[in-house]
Amino acid sequence: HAADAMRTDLMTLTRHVLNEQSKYPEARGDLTILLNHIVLGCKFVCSAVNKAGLAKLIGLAGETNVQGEEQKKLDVLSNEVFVKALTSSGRTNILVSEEDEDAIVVPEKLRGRYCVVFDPLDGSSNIDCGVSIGTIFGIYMLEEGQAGTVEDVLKPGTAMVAAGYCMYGSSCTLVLSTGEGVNGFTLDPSLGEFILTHPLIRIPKKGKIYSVNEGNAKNWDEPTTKYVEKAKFPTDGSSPKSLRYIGSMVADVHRTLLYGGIFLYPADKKSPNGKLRVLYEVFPMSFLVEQAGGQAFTGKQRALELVPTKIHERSPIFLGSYDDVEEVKDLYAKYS
Ligand code: AHM
Ligand code: MG
Repeated sequence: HAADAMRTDLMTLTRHVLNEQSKYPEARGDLTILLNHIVLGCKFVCSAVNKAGLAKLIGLAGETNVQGEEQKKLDVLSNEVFVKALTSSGRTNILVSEEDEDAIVVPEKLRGRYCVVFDPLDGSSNIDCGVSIGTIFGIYMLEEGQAGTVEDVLKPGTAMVAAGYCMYGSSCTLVLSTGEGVNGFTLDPSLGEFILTHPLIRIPKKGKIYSVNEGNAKNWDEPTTKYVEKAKFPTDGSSPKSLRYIGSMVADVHRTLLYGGIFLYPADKKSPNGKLRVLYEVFPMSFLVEQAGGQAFTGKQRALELVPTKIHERSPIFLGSYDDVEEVKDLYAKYS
């Protein structure tokens, strides 16, 4: 029975990645080890996020701990956990975190072949009201003999070998692609393991949802304005789209992957490059959306083909169902 097999033959994330890697005779297991360290970071942050509300209630926040330091903010704590987990994996070289202004160069004795770009706790303005937040990451691999400098992460998103996110929501869900489709894993808290629950996620070809901060509409450019107008007042006889906007990229993209539709953080007159960061927000999410059969567009080009010049660079982004993003591309071709 297939359903019984599902319940007793548990496909953990580690087992899944080992299976995928076994197709490559040259694979040395380094990516599996690196991902295991990322998973550890996700489990830690998940547990910290779950306790955050309680810690407040019983008066831990703002109190000083044994070392006499103030209770760390969740985003700072998450960053420390990921930097340490990645460094100690012995498989990384250069790390770029949203929380650190400069790239982190891993100490020589711990260096490996991977560069990791990440946002340890995205959507942190949502923490205090218990709305879903997440960790986003992208992984580059150095060529044999390459030293490892900041230049090695200033590469287009097409050069990423893997990307994913972990959403700390009603359950803890890790969505990952190593370039062979997208798979979703849910943390079983009783086992402490991520179990494959969403094999080979395919984003619907067309969706019924659009997701954007409409409060910025006053400053949008013409193609974005036209697109959202069309979503609300379609002229081709189709039904208007529904609006869903959580304001947490991980949650908004997760819903877009599963239900279809489009997520946009466009440019506006005040922020000509939009808000979201190329390396650890736009690229990993675009990688996943393309791997699931959707598209990601910046308003000018395929998002993954962008070549960043600074590690914290921003870009406008339109991503989601193939047909919905195609409409945005048509409008940009017509009106700009
Ligand atoms: P953050 O890195 O400061 O948390 O900002 C990123 C978040 C994304 O998760 C989300 O998509 C976006 O900001 C929402 O921005 P806005 O509040 O402008 O709609
Ligand atoms: Mg962020």
